This record gives sequence, structure tokens and C-alpha cells, in this order.
Amino acid sequence: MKQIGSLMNLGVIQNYKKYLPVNKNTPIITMGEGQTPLIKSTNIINSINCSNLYFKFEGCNPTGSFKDRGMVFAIAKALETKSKIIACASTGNTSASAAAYGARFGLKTIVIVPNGKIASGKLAQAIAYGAKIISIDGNFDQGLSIIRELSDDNNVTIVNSINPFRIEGQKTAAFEIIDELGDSPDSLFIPVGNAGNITAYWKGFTEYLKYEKSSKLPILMGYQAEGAAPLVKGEPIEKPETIASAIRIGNPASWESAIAARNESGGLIDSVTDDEILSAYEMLASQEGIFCEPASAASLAGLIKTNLINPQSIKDKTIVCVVTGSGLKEPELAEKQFNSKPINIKPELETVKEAIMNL
Ligand code: AN7
Repeated sequence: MKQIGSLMNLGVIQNYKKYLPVNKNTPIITMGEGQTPLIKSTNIINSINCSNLYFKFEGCNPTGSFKDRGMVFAIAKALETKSKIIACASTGNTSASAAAYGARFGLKTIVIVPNGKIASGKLAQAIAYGAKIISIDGNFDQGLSIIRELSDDNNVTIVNSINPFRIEGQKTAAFEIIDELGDSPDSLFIPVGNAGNITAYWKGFTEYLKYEKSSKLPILMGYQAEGAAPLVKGEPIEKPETIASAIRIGNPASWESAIAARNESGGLIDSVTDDEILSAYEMLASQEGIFCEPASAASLAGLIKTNLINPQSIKDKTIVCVVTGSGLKEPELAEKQFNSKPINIKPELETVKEAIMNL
């Protein structure tokens, strides 16, 4: 019995409450988020010039993305202050996460999403969890500016990453990586959209160094999609475009903290093309068994780009690529993107045998 209990994931608030702004009125809630696998590369490592490569697969969170780490804490804080309504703008994953935790913990959830620009699985989640869904003929950035104005109304708690508790919860991913590796990796490669996550990882890494849980800080390497790369261009993009809909963001809310994370870590925020993203998306699935959404593959795309242009910078290093969400969010893309297609035949042993011989 005891052993079974010890294997239970108590969630990121319970596991890391010592490092979070938890007080006696903060409810310790969870849906089992966090403790996601840090998967050692078995095949891609052979074509990359580093010595240890890991994928932090955040698609294994309860709603299929890293957002759950931050959402659980934002919701705990909303409950602490007796808020009844939560709201967010989203490219999809934040809305799925908010809707799930909102449903579970009795909060009305309002989500604003860009019409026709969110993956089908994410919309299905928001519908299933019962959120009030407002689809706007506009993009994420326009949705977020509406949300910011809503936040003047005290009855509504904003659960975008402009809510500092989201960042607090998400920093636990950095803690888990250090707890598992025994120290910080040399570099962390991460997709960047609204730039909350790169901010959160940097906070986590710097705090764990301060608590002497690690001996060094990693270099942070953030990747935006080429058509949605305001941090690379140095100015907001009015009409961001990319196949990676999760990071189709032209004016990131955490702009300054992302630049600070880059500068303080001695890292880089660069862009990768949609083709590079799709190629990394295919490699993760077909070579490592990690089926992620396209935005999530921007981290590996960035590592492959770095391996080509500056191999010395990763030589002999321990590297973690953050894989932010599940490929099941957007099944249509896989059907379009991969060569492997089902063959349709009669339900007869001989016909099946013949088909297998011809594979
Ligand atoms: C899979 O859900 O912004 O740089 O509204 O879903 O912290 O924004 C999602 C972002 C990367 C970028 N990977 O993270 C939203 C939203 C996936 C994502 C990002 C997102 P941030």
C-alpha cells in the first residue's frame, strides 16, 4: 500500500510548495500535472553533435500541454481569493487547460480564441470541459488585449501568463529537470510564443541555483516560427503566420522577461521556418516515438539549426529540448504530413498476408 502511494503524483503545488508562494489559505489542488517524462534521445542523438540529449515531454500533462503546471497554481490562487470566473485568450492550449481546471474546481471559464486558427483537439477540449467559447475574427494578440481590459473587472481572474501565478507554476518544469539530472543541463531549447514559458524556466533555474539544488545555469535557446518572430525582428508583427498555430503570436506579453532570460543566460532567441518545424515534428515521432504538436517541435528544429551553424556550441554538452504539447491535439496534420498511410483491404487472412508481404 505504502509503495503504491509513494508512486502517486501529488501534483506540482504539493511537490514544490516550498518554492511557491503558498500560504495557509492556498488550496493544494491537482489533476496530476507535472512529473512528465524526461526522455533520453536514442536515435536523433546520432545525428547531433552533443553528448546527452533529452526531451522533456510536456504532452503527458492532464490536458496534453505544459500549460497545466501554471494553470493549477493560477486556479489555486483564484480559489484562495474566492474568484468565481476565469478568463483567457488563447491559441488553444491555455483555453483547454483553463477549461479543464475550471470545470473541476467549479469556476466559470471564458475563453477567447482566434476563429479557425486553433487545432481541432484543443477546441474539442474546451467544448467538452464546458467553457464559454468566444471565437473572434482576429488573432491571439487582439484577444489578449481584450482580456487585459476585462481584467479591470475584479470578478474575473485572468489566467493568461500575465497572471504571475502561471509563471510560478510553470517554473516547476525546470525544478523537475534538475531533480532528475542531478544538475542543470548545459542548454535548454524551447519554443517561444507569448514567452511565458521561457520566462518561467529561467525563474526556475535561477531559483534552484540560489537554493543550491544546482551548480550552474543553462543557456536558454528560444525559437519562434519565422512568420511569427517578433522577438527576433525586434518589433511586434501585426499579422503573424505559421503552421504552428500555438505560437502564432505577434506581440508576446512576456517580451521583456524573455529578452532578459536570453541575455542573462548568454543564450539566443532565433526563428525556424515552418519546413524546419515540420521536419523536426516528423523526426520526433518517427525516430523517438514522441508525437508532439508542430509548435513543440520548434525546440528540436532550433537544435538542428544550431548543430549546422554553430556545432562547437553544443559539442559534449547536456541538452534538453522542451516538447510542449501532444500531437493528438491536431491529428489531421499527421494524416497530411506523414508518408505512412493505412492500406484498405478485405478482412481475409490471405489478403492480409499478401498485403504484409508487399509492405
Ligand atoms: C504547444 O495556448 O499561447 O511562449 O494561448 O501551446 O509560453 O507562450 C500557447 C503557447 C509553445 C509557447 N508550445 O509558449 C496559448 C498559448 C505550445 C503552446 C507555446 C504554446 P509561450
